[in-house]
Amino acid sequence: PVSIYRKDYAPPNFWVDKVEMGFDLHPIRTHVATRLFMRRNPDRSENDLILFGEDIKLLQLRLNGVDLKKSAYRLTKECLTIVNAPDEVCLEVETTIAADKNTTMSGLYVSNGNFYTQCEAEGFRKITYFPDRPDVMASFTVMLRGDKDAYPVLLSNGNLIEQGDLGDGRHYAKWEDPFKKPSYLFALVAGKLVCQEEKFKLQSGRQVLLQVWVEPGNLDKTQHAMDSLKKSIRWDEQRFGLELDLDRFMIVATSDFNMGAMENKGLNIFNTKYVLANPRVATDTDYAGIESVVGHEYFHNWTGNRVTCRDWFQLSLKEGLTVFRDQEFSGDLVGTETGRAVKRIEDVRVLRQLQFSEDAGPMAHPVRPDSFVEINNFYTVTIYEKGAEVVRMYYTLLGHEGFRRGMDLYFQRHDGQAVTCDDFRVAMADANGRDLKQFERWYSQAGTPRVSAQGHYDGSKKTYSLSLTQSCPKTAGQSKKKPFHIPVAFGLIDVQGGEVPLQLEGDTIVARTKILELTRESQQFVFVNVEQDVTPSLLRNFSAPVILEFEYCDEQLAHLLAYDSDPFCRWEAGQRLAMRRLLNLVSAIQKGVPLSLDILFLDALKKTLIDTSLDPAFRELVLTLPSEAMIAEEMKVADPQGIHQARQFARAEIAQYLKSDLLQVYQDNQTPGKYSPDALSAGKRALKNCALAYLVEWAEKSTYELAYTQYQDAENMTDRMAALLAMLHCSSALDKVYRKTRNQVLLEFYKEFQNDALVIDKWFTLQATAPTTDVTQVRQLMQHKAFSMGNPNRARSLIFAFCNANPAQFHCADGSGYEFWADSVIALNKLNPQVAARLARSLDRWTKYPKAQQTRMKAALERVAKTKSLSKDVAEVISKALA
Ligand code: B3K
Ligand code: ZN
Repeated sequence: PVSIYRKDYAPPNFWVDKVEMGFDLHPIRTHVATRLFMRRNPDRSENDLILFGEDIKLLQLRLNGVDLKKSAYRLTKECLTIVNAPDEVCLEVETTIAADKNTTMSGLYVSNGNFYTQCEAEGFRKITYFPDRPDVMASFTVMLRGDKDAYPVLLSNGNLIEQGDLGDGRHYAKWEDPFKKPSYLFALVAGKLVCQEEKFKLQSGRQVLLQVWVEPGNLDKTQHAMDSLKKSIRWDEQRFGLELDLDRFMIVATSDFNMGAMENKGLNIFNTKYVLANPRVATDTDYAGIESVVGHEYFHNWTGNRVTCRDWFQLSLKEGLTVFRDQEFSGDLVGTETGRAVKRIEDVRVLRQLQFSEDAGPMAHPVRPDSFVEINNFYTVTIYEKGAEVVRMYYTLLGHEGFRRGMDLYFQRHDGQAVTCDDFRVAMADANGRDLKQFERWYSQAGTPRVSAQGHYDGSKKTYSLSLTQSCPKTAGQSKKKPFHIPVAFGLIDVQGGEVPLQLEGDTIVARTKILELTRESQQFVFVNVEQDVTPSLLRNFSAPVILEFEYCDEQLAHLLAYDSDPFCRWEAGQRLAMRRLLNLVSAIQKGVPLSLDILFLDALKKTLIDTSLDPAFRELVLTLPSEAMIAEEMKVADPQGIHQARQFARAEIAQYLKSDLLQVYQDNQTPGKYSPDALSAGKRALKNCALAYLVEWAEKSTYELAYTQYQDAENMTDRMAALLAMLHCSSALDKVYRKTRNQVLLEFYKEFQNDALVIDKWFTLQATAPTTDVTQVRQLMQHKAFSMGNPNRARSLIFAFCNANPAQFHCADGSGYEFWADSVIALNKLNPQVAARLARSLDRWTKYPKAQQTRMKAALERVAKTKSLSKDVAEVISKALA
């Protein structure tokens, strides 16, 4: 595969000022006539005008009114080059597209008879020949023509300026986007759609039209998306002073979509998963997901669209920043301090489970990569989630107001431009008069830094000295790392559980939390006037994306879990206690010695569980043991079956020990009455359902019936799903006795929701992730009439769910899981390379398993590598895994 390098970036030879497009929509043969008004870039000495194109048929080329002869241009599979073009060019390009044959869901494609587009990153070139790169920003006018019955709705970016009848049963709509944009933000949607719409007043008093478009029959599921959109608009006005710049903002939902959603200017296109919700079909998690994704795409309007990326290596400029913004949005909406912390913990959990593991594997790359083969493979947790952590570190270092000053300067300098991660960093530094040069390493160096801490209390001097040392493991192409600029938020807890006022030696400022700046490999910080021995509270609120090492004893951890004023560190202490025990259990299983859990740990959990002064959502987080994937990360050689067994043992022990308290919590946290997805109610449901999942581990008829009754009486999908999950995923012996009921329930559930694709996705996932489901059963489920490989959501719901979230079965000893994986990657590769490449990554960490398993995984990887016509998406992932 051919790599593209960041160091090779050069501006384009020609700029595009204006684009006029005319579409004649037809599923088999859509005709596209494009007029490009271009001018030479005076800074470039090369003469060639370069346009990209892929899988489209070129019908006509006209340059400044004259048909271009074949000798005047070069055409390859990917490129159209006009040699020696004049300084001013009006280029007319006619192409046709077979949208119905397009199963890649990139470019123009058909889903349920409707047209949709997806142009990021390089899909616009599948529509017409164009300098399809983000630094080329142009204004677009789009004319859509199509059959009135088949395509009653015709949408594109910006404002609708004209529409009318064409006779012959056809009609047209003309759209104009008043803002210059890169081609990746282009969108069109056409088909049978209906909308919920609302007029909304902006802070400035200007009135805008908001619309949520869905397929007919789904209008009962759009309210939450609409509410989320209005909240997003308000939030960006209030928090960042950023106003919606269009008169109309549209969201369209489609059930065939490669990812979550897309921020096309004024016409966001969404996966139905992140739009459709009502209490009957959507869970609390779905509601929260919709709110944050609607927010995320809306926030892109400023961070991404108004200020965009110079090249795709800068992707995190818009993605990291916009994820940070959507995280803050969700946190601010909850409002309470612990609510915010709960959101923070959830985000950290995702980062650690997915990004830390990416950073330790063959696809490790810096937040601003140096090279790629296929850019679509770089929409990663590193670019998004680690990128957001990098932005959060500015926030931590500069403070609330300082960060806002940086944002203001960034927009003041770069509105309407395509810029780099460096431009953002420099704006942050300049606005605050700070030197952030070293901070640049967060963008250029891959890998998760480790910070190891040591503390020493000197009773005679009444000082506490903390030494911090950092290091970073080598990653592909980067063997030596330089020290990072790491903000370490720090506090001290005394024996009574109180907060010790912090005063650094030679400093007069006293604070409860101090942001220590670790910039060298090793540093020491001395705190004075510390009256008694203390327990350090390190990396508060997870102030940097690092692995923090400190040799806490169990008593210290229990103390922090009980008293730390920082909810993140409090939760973290509980997780450390749990992880220690889970790792010991795994090793006991491997040695064949008896398993047990200690009272200190069980009591610590109990205290949290019954502490009604704590937020239910927070209690649920503490009661949730580290996932099997997290445990595997902590081991040198992963043992999926041992891990599963250990975690299940711990769950059963906890269930026994906390029996009556769990029942009490279950009863105390019911949420009767009308369903509301607000954080407090959702938190109560989460805690109650966490209790239920423990209760069914009792192996008693009464608890199983509790779950069954909840399933039957549930008035919302959250409780229904949770009951079903408890019944299907519990490992108690009784489980077998109830297999019949379980299968019966699954059948009933299917019948009831068979017309609701998103619920059927859940139905598949529930089975794919059940500890009792093996490879053979997954293959059987693929034969189910509701299964479809071509629909990304469905493929993810079954295949991805099994390969990524059922480790004990996926990694079964005979290697059949890997064969299944290879078969699936190969099948998906033909249909949809982007989705296939995602699945290909499930074997990223193959060198982490025992030798015998490695051999089987390697064989599967090699089989995929040898497949004919492997897409470059899959080829890149596999070749990096095998490198
Ligand atoms: N920007 C899009 C992602 C595009 C992915 C292209 N393979 C969605 C988002 O991050 O908001
Ligand atoms: Zn984004």
